[in-house]
Amino acid sequence: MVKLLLVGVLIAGFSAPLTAQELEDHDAMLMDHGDGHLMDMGGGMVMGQNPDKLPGGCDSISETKEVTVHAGHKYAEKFPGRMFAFDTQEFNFKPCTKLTVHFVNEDHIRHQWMMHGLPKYLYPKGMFHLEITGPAKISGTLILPPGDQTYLVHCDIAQHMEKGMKAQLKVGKGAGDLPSIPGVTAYVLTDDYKADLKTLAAKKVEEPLPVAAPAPSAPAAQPPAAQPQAPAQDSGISGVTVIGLAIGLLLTPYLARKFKGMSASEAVAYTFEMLRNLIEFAVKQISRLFKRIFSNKSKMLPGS
Ligand SMILES: [Cu+2]
Repeated sequence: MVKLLLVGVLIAGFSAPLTAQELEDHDAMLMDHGDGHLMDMGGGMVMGQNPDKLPGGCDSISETKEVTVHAGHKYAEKFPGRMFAFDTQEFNFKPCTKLTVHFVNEDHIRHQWMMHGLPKYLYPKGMFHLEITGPAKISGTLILPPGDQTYLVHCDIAQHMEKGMKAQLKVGKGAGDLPSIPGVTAYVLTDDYKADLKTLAAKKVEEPLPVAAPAPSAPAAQPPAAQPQAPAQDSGISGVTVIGLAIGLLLTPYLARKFKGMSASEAVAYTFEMLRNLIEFAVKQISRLFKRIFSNKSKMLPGS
């Protein structure tokens, strides 16, 4: 009977929510390192703390607010496919609010409450940032800028944001919604389950062709050869143009095959390389012809 009671007490102890004693409170242990940067020996960190400097455009502090944000794996359970989350995904405050954030990390790993896009003259790197290895609590204060704006709040530990620890803080009316906020906006990193390897390969081939196909036929490939002649000709279609067009038409199927699987830039680079080789070849042939003519002349001269 005593044993059973003991087991009962133990089970109750494990399943009970975190008590104040278990939750390490770092607020009293923090050492001020200046410039709003506070740290303690337990790995707690506050960056960009600003309890008193007004951002430009704020005549005074409009409101003083406090918010408690919980972070942990269990808050992601209601979001399919996510691993970590805050308990709140959207915050809204008046411009020029003095805001204190109490960040409660309930996981036995490190989490952050990191806000981005703040004015850099007040907040180093434009960030306000609370960080702690849990289960623990840490608090920090900042003054929100004026104007309607949406700020990104996330945990910057590798993959924590991608796994769901992302929120948005709107000042005033905000400026739209950020993507991939769990339960608020659509996840942008969706995979395409329809695409098998065959259709993926087909896509790759289709891509460069719209750009590459017109190049060998008429416009892009011909001008370098035809244009120098054009001003001297009075008729619309010169012989060179006709020859160029014919070459272009003959080359099209060959080029289309060559361009298969190439990206647009690769195809353009390839076309230019080929043109260069063609011109080089032509110049060589012409210079050889000239050489032969002149050497024949010089041979003929002494004999006559
Ligand atoms: Cu995290």
